[in-house]
Amino acid sequence: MELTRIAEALKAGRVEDVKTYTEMALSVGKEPKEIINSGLMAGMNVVGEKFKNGEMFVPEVLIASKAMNAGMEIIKPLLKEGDVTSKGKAVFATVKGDLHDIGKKLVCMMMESSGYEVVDLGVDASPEKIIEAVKEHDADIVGMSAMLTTTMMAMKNTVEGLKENGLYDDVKVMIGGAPVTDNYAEEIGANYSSDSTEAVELANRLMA
Ligand code: B12
Repeated sequence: MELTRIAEALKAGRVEDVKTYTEMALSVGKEPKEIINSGLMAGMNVVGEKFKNGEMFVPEVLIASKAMNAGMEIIKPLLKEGDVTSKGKAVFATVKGDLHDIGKKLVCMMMESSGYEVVDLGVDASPEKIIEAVKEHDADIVGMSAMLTTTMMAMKNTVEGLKENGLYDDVKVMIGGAPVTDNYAEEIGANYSSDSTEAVELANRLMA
């Protein structure tokens, strides 16, 4: 079972095929993380390139995203490590004005599978909503995702809000997403990671 079949089906937006091939890959013993990286992510990366070059358009990208989510839903339960004690509580959100959630969901999945309790606030989350959730859940980590240069500012506003509410010193701020950089993170007082595996390593380092 070649994982490229998953990538091909995802690019073509064949949701049912993505599900079938993901199940097939698992049944022949492929590792969940390998399926994510060499199947689902590999396909989504090509979609990203084609979207950028004007070879794919929003409706097609949406269907590909649905296919990605469908594959991830199958893999999600397998990433959980059973009864591990919680490494900490993390609140995650895609920031205000931004509806991209595939990458953030992937980071949430990896965090959960490595033992963190994750509260996912979804997309388009205002600084107020994020700050409220940090308070309510007494979070150790807050993770923000932004995929648009225009929505990145919301990360800075949220960090400032955390400071104003006296929460900043008790919570580790992690940020990520395509336009986000290490420099930007440093500038606003957050920590950056470029992918979901690294995100877990970063969280572990911050919590150590
Ligand atoms: C899929 C997609 C969409 C889908 C989103 C579906 C969904 N449910 O998410 C749809 C079609 C809805 C969409 C809409 C739009 N999109 Co769009 N989209 C993409 C695309 C092709 C892929 C994003 C993706 O899912 N990648 C796969 C995931 C796995 O990767 P990832 O998101 O980067 O996440 C990884 C890391 O960044 C990191 N990470 C992510 N979040 C976090 C958080 C933390 C805390 C950490 C530590 C790490 C981390 O870990 C993840 C896993 O490894 C990108 C292209 C690209 N190159 O990114 C454009 C892209 C982001 N979109 C873009 C644009 C312009 C738009 C629209 C404005 C288009 C339009 N004209 O309507 C709208 C905006 C809608 C809105 N208000 O948000 C631009 C943004 C340009 C910019 N610099 O601002 C991009 C870059 C495409 C481009 N090159 O032009 N889009």
